[in-house]
Amino acid sequence: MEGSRRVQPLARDAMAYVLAGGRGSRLKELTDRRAKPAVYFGGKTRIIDFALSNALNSGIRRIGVATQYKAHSLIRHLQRGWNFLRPERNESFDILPASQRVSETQWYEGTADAVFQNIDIIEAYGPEYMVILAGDHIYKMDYELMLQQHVNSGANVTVGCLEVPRMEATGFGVMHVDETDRIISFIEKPADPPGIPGQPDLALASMGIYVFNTAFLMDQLRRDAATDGSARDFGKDIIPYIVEHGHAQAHRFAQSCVRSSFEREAYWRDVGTIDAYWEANIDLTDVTPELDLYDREWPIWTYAEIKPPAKFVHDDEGRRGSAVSSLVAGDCIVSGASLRRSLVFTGARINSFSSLNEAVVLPDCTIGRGARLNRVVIDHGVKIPEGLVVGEDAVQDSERFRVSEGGIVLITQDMINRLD
Ligand code: ADQ
Ligand code: ADP
Repeated sequence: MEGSRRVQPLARDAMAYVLAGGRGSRLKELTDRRAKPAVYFGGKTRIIDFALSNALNSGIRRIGVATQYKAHSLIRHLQRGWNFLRPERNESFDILPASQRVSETQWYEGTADAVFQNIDIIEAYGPEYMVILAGDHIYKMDYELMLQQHVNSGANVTVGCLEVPRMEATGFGVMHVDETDRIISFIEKPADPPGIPGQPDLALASMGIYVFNTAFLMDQLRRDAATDGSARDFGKDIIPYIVEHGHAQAHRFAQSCVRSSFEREAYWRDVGTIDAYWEANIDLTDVTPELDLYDREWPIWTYAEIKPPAKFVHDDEGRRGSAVSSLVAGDCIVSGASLRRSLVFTGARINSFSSLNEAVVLPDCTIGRGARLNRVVIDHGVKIPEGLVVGEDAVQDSERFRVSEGGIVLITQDMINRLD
């Protein structure tokens, strides 16, 4: 008689492999010194914490993170916050910088190469499935459901996808599917994206996340590595090849998106531009934001030092020293200042008679007395001088700081140093 076997989630046989090497150049000076996945988001976390928390909450216990561009800040964060997975429980957490392991002249060429160069490490762990993720998106998703669809459909690869306005799809891989959601065509970043049949204003876009059976993926990576002219990229090479020669299946994000009871829509954001980044952060100050960071069913884990609570102190007349519709992290002192619709990360000192309106303030900033800041993003550790006014004179702002298309002002310490 066959022995009985406990049915365990597919996630326990999977390894999540997070691609975190890209720069994210549209975030301008925010990614001058750190990779996009290391950029702060939401008051306590960094962008990569979303993909990693999704993996953990889905039940995945093997994680690898491929890093390349300006990786120091990212690696430091991962080492401090994500090193709790234990080998003795069949768990693993590997940081995999491009380290010229395959050839002494080769960094990671494309996203597929960032997996190919670590085939030996992956095969030594022997996961049945690979969940390839991008480290630079904000969303909550249960990858177990995507794994189940992958196994049930028998596909060679399953590609996470969502519907986006057709004209915004030029930065995505865009696909057509048949009535069973099998992918019948896939074009990487088309100049004129094809719409969805019957819904011409929308396009079906790849989220850049993929599920493979490990053995199949390894065969594909080896085949691609031996192919002249390949960019060694999932979106440009691997996925189009499988669509043509094998079975690629689409998995719709709405099916495995995780929502709390008050979230209205399936939430996924690229936050790839200053405007999108500012807006997604400021949206969190809404009474019921589209993204719920307080959802105890799907916590977003991060590294954060243990710090004293945020403190609010009023001015001599007792009128200031308050925050409304704002998120203020620990170790902040708001003394005699007013905050409205703002998001302040750990360790800020916000001094008397200053006011912040729709401001995103990254950790450890000081706001000098009497400063007035509107619609800004302030980089880590910036010291705003006394009396600085931003967001009231567009010409002056653009001479001093980085102003986005949408009129958001990004301020770094280098820009402040150049002021006098
Ligand atoms: P892109 O958005 O252009 O397209 P890409 O630059 O390939 O994404 O980066 C994908 C992920 O890999 C990012 O998380 C990035 O940080 C990381 N990455 C990039 N180069 C890397 C390298 N050399 N080493 C390690 N990591 C690296 C992809 C797909 C599209 C899809 C979009 C969705 O190709 O089909 O629509 O993602 O955003
Ligand atoms: P984080 O992303 O953790 O906030 P910082 O903003 O302190 O990190 O710095 C981002 C990256 O830039 C880190 O890798 C840091 O070592 C590096 N860095 C910080 N200050 C300088 C500097 N003056 N010159 C060059 N690199 C710097």
